[in-house]
Amino acid sequence: MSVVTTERHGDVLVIISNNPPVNALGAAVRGGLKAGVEEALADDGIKAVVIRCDGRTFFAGADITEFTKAPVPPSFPEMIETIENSPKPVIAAIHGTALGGGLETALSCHYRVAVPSAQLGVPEVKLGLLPGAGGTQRLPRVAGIEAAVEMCATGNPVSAAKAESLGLVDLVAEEGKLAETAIAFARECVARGPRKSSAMPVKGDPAYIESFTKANARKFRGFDAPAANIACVEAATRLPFEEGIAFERQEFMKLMMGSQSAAQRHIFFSERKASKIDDVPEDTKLRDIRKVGMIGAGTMGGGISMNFLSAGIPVTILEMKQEALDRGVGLIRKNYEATAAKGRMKPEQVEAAMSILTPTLDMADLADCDLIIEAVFENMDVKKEVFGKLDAIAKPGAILASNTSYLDVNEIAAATSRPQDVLGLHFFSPANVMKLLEVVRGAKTAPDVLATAMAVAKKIRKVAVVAGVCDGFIGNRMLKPRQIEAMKLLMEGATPQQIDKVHVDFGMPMGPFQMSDLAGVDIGWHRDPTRIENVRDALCAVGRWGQKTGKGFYDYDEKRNPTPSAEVQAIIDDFSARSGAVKREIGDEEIIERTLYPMVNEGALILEEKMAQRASDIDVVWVYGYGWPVYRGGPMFWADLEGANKIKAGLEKHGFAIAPLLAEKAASKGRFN
Ligand code: 3H9
Repeated sequence: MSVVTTERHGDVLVIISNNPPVNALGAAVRGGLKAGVEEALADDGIKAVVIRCDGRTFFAGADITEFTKAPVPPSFPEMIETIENSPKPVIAAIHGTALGGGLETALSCHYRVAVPSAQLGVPEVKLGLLPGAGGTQRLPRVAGIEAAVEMCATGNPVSAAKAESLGLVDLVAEEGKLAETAIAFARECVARGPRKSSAMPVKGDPAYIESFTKANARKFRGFDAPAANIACVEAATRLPFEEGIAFERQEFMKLMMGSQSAAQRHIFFSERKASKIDDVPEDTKLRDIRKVGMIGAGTMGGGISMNFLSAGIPVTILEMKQEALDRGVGLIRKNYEATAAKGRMKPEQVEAAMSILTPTLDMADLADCDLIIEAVFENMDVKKEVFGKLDAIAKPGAILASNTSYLDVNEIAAATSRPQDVLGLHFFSPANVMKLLEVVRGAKTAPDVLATAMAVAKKIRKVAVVAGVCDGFIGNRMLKPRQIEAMKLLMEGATPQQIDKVHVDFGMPMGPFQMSDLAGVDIGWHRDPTRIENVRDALCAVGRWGQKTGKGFYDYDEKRNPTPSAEVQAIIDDFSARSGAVKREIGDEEIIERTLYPMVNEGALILEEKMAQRASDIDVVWVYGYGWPVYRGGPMFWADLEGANKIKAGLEKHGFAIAPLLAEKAASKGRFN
């Protein structure tokens, strides 16, 4: 059956697209829409046209998978012009998400009807692109400059109600009654006649563009697409429509050919691929997760709990002492209230979340939980003891998870009589905010346990990646060689600020030493101030534990602004002299070669050892867990851009042992992704 069909409702022709899963506007859909409008034009009995979609959503955009293929007609502009130039009014009937090319198609229609739950947006910027089918030129005309620049540059959608207030939607239809409302509205529009967005004057104050750009400069740092989106909207304010369209086309093509969009599209598909487990069938029957048990109400346990509470899943949270329990529960409430104060949550939502949280001091209260997550002190003996006890009380079939960030999940599982039910769920701090979840698959983890964990992750809006059992799993394992090398560079003459700056200029949110200060320089420290064996020991011994003590590798003022520290430099110089290192000028390129190339090398080892299913999973871990700039697509995607040969040569120059897989890629000019 054709993906686009038509239905006659008296004098209204309804064009219906049915292209699951998201009605992407591939060639067949574009052709179908164009043909549908032409059918209406050829039929004197038809006075108006409605375009709507079957399935879960209105058009979610161009078909991104077509971007790397030869173009197939009709083109977007051809289809859009056919719709807009129709002398009979065309009405878009919107449900679900009208996104990108989907909203642009709706904008080429003369009127728009939407249900209240609909979302309308142009998220192209998130793919390193801009709305290239007239969106940057029609939106300022229909919705005004302010909304257009915000929607294009941030990619954030607006609700149907907001769209109505902007003039982007003409009528909000009752939920479930979209088709009939749109047909009735189409009849009303016959007398009004077609209304072309392209012929409307641009609304609003162009001065807003400059203030918006200034206010968001930090957020857009490093990205090409936001500026291009803004430039196109700005062009709309001063150029005739046709010239604006030509400018938009030119800017779109520039972005499309660039590496940033390729990287961002790579991450879009990688994120979705990550949820697929190679040897676990997609139709695996999942375990029911209705109630979660949380062991530990510290920062991590509290943050993890919030994910479930926000998703409406009840949590029983366990601590050993009343005081710690009260503090943990208090912190959860405080975090929710802070979110509400920022307007991102309603007070009743805060209460709803808190009402399904049950604090307890008795582990037996976890007996009816379907998933129990342990977030206690990172120590194998402690974890084994907890799992041994859990084994005795948890109901049969309950999933037992550890939030360990590097310990051996198999050893933890062996402390129970049900290793098939055990796995690692490694959340990243702050756990209620960070998108990444490493799902650590033990040697005996059952396939349905793994599949259930991936499904639960989606429910709590995490991006989950499967990792094998190895020290540090995917993310922290790759972090280690970077940290080691950064410390060595200090001994050889680089400063913390120089190394951090190279990382920030690369696009990371912070460098290795800023990260250390944020996480706590004392993490993993032996806590003996008289035992000073390296720079870290020396910093900890003088109370330089990081931001929490106001000083670490940097000094911090009360607003947590860092400044380089003479005390730290003296400690570094002292160790450097004692190590016999010859200090020299270190170039930025060497910092890249010695801190980022070893990560790629480690990534290659991870792939060889099958600790990650695919290179793109490693990219997802680094983008969502550590702030690797999405416009560089993750370390393995970046390695492909750099070229395996260059990376191998750089590593060899500095005496690193080359991972066999990297050597193989270098020899064959192959890619990881
Ligand atoms: C554009 O429009 C350019 C124009 O301005 C200019 C043209 C000249 N194409 O996310 P899900 C797949 S750029 C192809 O899991 P959800 C997706 O890979 C586009 N495939 O569902 C997945 O496949 P699989 C602007 C697409 O319910 C499946 O659909 N539009 C596309 O969580 C389900 O997706 C966007 O950027 C696509 N456009 O979320 C919107 N979209 O099952 C991108 C999805 O094999 N899409 N797929 O893994 C989204 O944001 C979400 O998919 C959406 C649904 C919110 C729609």
